[in-house]
Amino acid sequence: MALDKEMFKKELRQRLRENYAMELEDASEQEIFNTLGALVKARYSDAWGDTWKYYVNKKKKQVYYFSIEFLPGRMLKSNLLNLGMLDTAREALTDLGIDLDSLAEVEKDMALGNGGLGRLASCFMDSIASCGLPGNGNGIRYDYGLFKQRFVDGYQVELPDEWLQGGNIWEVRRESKAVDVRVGGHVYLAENSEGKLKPIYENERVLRAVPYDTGMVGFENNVVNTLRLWSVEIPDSEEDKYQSIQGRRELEDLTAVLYPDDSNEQGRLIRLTQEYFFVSAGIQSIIRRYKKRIGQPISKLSEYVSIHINDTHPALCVPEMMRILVDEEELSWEQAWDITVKVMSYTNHTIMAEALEKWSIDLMRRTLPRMYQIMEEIDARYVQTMRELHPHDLVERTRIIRNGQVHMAHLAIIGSHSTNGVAKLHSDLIKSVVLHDFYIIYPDRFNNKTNGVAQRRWSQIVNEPMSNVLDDVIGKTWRKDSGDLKLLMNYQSDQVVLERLAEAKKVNKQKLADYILEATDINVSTDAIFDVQIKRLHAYKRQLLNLLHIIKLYQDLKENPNVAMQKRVFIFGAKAAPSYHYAKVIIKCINEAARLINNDSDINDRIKIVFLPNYNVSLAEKIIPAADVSEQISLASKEASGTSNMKLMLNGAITLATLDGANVEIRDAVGDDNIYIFGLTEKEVYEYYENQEYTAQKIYDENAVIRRVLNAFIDGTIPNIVYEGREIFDSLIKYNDEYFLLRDFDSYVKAQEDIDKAYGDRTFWQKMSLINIANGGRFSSDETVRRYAEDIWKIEPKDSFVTEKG
Ligand code: GPK
Repeated sequence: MALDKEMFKKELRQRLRENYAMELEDASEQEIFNTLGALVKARYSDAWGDTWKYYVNKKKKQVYYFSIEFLPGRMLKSNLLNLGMLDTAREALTDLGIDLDSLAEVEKDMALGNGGLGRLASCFMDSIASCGLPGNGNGIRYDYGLFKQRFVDGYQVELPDEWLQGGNIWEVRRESKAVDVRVGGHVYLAENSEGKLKPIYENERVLRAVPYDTGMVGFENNVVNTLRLWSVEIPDSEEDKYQSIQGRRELEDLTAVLYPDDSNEQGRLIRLTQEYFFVSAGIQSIIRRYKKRIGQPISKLSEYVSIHINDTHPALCVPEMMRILVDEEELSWEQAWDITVKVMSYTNHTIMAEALEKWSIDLMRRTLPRMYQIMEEIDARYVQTMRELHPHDLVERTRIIRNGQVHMAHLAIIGSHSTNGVAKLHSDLIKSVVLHDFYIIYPDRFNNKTNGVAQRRWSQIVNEPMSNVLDDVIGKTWRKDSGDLKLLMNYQSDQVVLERLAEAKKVNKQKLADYILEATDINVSTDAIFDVQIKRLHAYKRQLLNLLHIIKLYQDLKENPNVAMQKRVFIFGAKAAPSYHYAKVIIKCINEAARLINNDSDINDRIKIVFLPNYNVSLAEKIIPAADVSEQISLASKEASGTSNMKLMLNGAITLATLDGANVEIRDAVGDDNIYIFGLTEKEVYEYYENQEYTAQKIYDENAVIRRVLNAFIDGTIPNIVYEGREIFDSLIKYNDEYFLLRDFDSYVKAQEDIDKAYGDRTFWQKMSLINIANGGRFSSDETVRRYAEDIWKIEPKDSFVTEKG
């Protein structure tokens, strides 16, 4: 039964009394938030149980999405929306003198991921549930999420993210579902009494994996799926082995922290154990459930279970499934292999060589001896089979175990039936360059699934002013089916609609301006273009190119204060991996340029730089609705897809981009006239690589504008960056500008000038903005997961979508 406003108020008060023996008037924000959370959770707990029963009773095939990162952010408003309670809750709270938006801020961001990859996993969780698809997440419950970022003297400082302090209202600890995971020690094979070869474990450590489940609430469809995150504990049987505090700590640290690297390999012992820990626990619990609940022979597993390997971190799914099927279920190797390949599928998220995960044989053997034995066998059989079909070289290059290392991407491709990229261009590059060898061997396994974003969160929830205008103009169907945003195309010349959308943007900009003032003490005007670059700090994403352009504008203005240009606020949000020195140098330089430019009275507020600290999901939700320009300026071929590009267009920002990742598809969606494209194409980048004819020094010598900009880093123009400025300069000149910033600089400047002109024509600009919103619907993760469901996972949605409202 739907909860009306009066019932809502009554129940909130009642629960508060029960839980805290307190009246609303005396409760703290945290207490009210916890109570509200419990109320919301109670509203979906029946549906959660029913969903599970439905899947079991109907013997529905389910997908398990294995990911070492999930980045859900806050869940209160999203759960309220999906339960159809958002408006009621808002009104009820208002009656009680509570503002829902500020109450929602009490919730700590669940930041169990680094960036795009983890956020994609969470958008998928939302969409899988909202499409009524039987799917669950499987990951790690880190005690500490991604570090909190502060700036001290312009430098990044990292602080621990103690997100569990104050409790987590959404999770349910399920001790009865715990499983044991074995690591370390030695394993040898011996015949048992029946003459079967069985692994014997010696001196291994047993870890207890305890699951914490979180309901993934579907949009108004009574479907609640499960995100299962594992936490390590010491099993009772092992208690006496852990007498020392030191020993206990070591073990308990296994799920303490998330590795803070993004798009980079992390070759550390704990990381490998983390990977095995959540893979083994997840697969064991799937098999246990299957045997107990589905009751079919293990040989039919692939008809009921699909496992997705999100990037290579969970690639051990392949040997772990083999271990269970062969060692425990006693299937033949051939049969086990056939099942494993049918069950598994894999997504590649990057072509950056340094991100391709490899582990030394030695470490693998010491840490996971049985896994290593099984991978050796997979490798040997692979070589044997492929030698008959393909040239020796090709087979050698594609082996799993090669040159003293275990190649996780090779394992994932060989051990699964599907490998997909995350945007058309990326998937093409995988086939033609990065994984070309595998494409020759398994042409049918390769496919594309362009990323998408959870549109309910990234438009309805974060951008109410725009959503209200859309409701008035095109009706409300877009809220369920984002394809209907297309209806807006009928209003591209309607002055009234354009003006209303402009007003909504203005409201969002004012809200962000208020936040900026509070967070950084910088005053910005909403008349200025809000030019946004938000993503992890990485050389290939080229935040530095953005800065070079800003310095150019600064120098132009210093030289001629009468230069005509729109006011601009350059907004950055980015964390650098703590060990990524060069990225941190760029942060320092942006911060020092900000200090210089923001305080220069000659500049007179015509350009401003705002680097907002601690970029995360919640901050993205504040920035994105207020953006005018979306900077997607990675070197072509390097960004697999990007997803902030999609969120920003959906909120009416105009994209300024290279033809990289999903930017190509955004251009196709909005047309050349409604996007600003610049820079080398991926083809041209590869031509440079092949001919090796790029000389940054030459550009510096010949281009006076670039020379002046770069000199600003070493001649004291930008103060306080003696070492950092030199490092930037050297990376571009001495080390020949790995990401072709200087090559793309002129065309970037030109595109920025075009944007400057376009913004001056309000109607023209608003029309572009409208066209972007109208065409954002195609990047819904609902669509993306439907494609995965049909083509890869072979799962079907729940038959009925009957909602409480009928
Ligand atoms: C890719 F390889 C990785 C990684 O380790 N972390 C990460 O966030 C990103 N990614 C890509 O860089 C983005 O282009 C892409 O949109 C995102 O994954 C989701 O596919």
